[in-house]
Amino acid sequence: MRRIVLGLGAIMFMNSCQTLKQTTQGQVASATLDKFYPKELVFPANISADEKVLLSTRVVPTPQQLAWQKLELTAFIHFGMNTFTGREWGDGKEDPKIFNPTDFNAHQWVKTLKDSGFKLLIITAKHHDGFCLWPTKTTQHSVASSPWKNGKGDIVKEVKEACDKYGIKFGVYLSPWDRNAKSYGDSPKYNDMFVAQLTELLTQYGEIHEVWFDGANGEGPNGKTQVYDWKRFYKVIEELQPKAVKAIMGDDIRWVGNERGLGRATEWSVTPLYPDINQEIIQEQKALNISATAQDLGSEELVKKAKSLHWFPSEVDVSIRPGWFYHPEQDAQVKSLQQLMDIYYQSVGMNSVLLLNVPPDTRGKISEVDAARLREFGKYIQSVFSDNHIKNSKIEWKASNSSEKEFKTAGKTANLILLQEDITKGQRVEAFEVEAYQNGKWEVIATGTTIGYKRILKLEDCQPEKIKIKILKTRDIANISNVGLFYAPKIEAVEQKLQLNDFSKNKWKVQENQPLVIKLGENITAKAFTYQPLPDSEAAFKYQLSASKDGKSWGVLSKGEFSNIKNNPIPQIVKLDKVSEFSFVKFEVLEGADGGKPKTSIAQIGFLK
Ligand code: FUL
Repeated sequence: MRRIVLGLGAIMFMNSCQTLKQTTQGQVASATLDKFYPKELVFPANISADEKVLLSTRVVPTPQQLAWQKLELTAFIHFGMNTFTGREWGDGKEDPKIFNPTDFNAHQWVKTLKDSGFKLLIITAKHHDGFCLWPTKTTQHSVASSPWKNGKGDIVKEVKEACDKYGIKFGVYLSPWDRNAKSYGDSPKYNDMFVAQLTELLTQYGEIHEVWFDGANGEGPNGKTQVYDWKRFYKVIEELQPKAVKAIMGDDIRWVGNERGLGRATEWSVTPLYPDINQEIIQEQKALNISATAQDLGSEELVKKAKSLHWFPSEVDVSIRPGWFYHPEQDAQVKSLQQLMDIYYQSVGMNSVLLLNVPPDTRGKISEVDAARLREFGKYIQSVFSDNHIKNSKIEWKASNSSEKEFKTAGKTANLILLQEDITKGQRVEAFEVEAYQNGKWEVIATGTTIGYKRILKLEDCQPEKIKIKILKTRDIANISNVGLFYAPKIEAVEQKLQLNDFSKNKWKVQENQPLVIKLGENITAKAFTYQPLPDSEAAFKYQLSASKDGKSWGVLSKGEFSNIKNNPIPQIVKLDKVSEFSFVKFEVLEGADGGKPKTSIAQIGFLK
């Protein structure tokens, strides 16, 4: 990646904004800000802390990052071997013969997404199990070895063609972690294979706009941890698909830090954060105490301590269902319109892009419930945001600290306020306030911190004649480009209940705590067990569940991993290999999600008939 180093001599500051304060060194005293720094700015050594904050406003998106940000709604498609095995992470030992969608229809996916307002689709070309959805030359573990279309099919090709037909952009998820590749862990060899896979994807299917590298990593069959050559991967993308943004372990787009659809109310796109691609960077992030999951990624305090800044905006990835892959038992848990709208306000409305996952089923189609919900979601957004109560909302307002501006409204009931900064001139606003003029007086109806590309705040229903936006604090002249006032009609709440236990726990007694041994007080017959992670405590990752009829002789009922539980701590439902009868159970945590040995309580375990 190109690093732009800012030499002191090169700083030519103009009077378009505050003049930089005298520094102790006095070297940049007469300088003014006249330059923008796409994607990255490395601070000169002797710059003052305040100057760093001012210069942070000159870090801007690249054209690719800007185009991506404007998409707002993007979709993930998790489809692959796990769709057929019912797992979230395959172990790479799956037989390609299992992959056989009965009615694969990429057009149905893309048309549904297009009709719902989505602008880009990212397909899991290869997930952690290593199974490739295109006929790659790099491994046998692909669609070419599957019965689907007699091994002549190519999912990536069909999806890309459908995207072209309906006019939406296309991206690929290529998991660096590969649990099937024999070379995984033999770093140079696997990196060559990975580059070959990347090259196939980036040369055979036309234009690609996003490449998504997951951060999950593991050991190879040789027991060694794979060391990825990230810089080489970046270079391949930059050369072969210059319009593509590189996400997550890529350096253009940042993971928001959770898989729940939750953005930050204070979300800076300018941040010292950078993907952990080498030791120097890892040490630097440690020193600043930041990671993708940190709350503060851009405050003044942080910027003042940083050595460099990046335009590294947030992407909120979340699934429309509890899991990333389709599981029929989650059919009743498709997120409601209300849940999706909350996610929208917390992503697009919090200076992020939404990447909503919609996993097709074993037919190879988006299920009817999900498709209908998507359409409902798209229609709702369209109807709410097509009626701006403020005329002439597109503005070029240059606001300094304490500037305010009034807007006439249509006088109708409203409950959402929307603000945008022109991010081609950087992100600047630190605090703002919204006042409404109603019943003959002004009153504050909302306060917020950052704006960035887009900020939406929910309001109590109100009917102002006018509203007033006050920029309370900005790092430099703020460039406000859009103001909106809207009404979002109430959505009826739908209750979703997830059954995690079919038996009475009244008779259950803990016999041992670690591992957890429960005397059930009756003989039960179960076909599945459930495990519920607790908020704010380490979850079990690898486990073993044993059962007994007499509390003396035990047999293993289930042994495995709760894949992805660290990032997505949802209740786990595990089918037992065979329906079993027992009256004692033992739940052993073999490894915790953070590498510890967390305890389990009765409340976390359940059985299903
Ligand atoms: C995670 C993966 O481990 C999940 O399986 C999923 O692909 C999600 C989007 O990223 O880290």
